[in-house]
Amino acid sequence: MKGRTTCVVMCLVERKDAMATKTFTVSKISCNHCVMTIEKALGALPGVTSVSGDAAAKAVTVEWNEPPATWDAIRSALKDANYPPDEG
Ligand SMILES: [Cu+2]
Repeated sequence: MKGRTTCVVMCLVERKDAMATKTFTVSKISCNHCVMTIEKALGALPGVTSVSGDAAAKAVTVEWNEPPATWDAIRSALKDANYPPDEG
């Protein structure tokens, strides 16, 4: 019984680690073209499953599977595309 409980907890932790989502602000966004550039740059990363940007809110929400994608990889792709996220 104790072993089963451990397994359930581990499986839940594993699932939580595999799927990640993050919403962040990119203050350089000024129009829908900026959003499209970001969606294209992040969509090309392996493991990224969803990118959706809002030009008015200057916000981007990304969903990814980790691995292969990581927040570090997404952040450096944003920097490479010249749209770094406001936070770190
Ligand atoms: Cu723009």
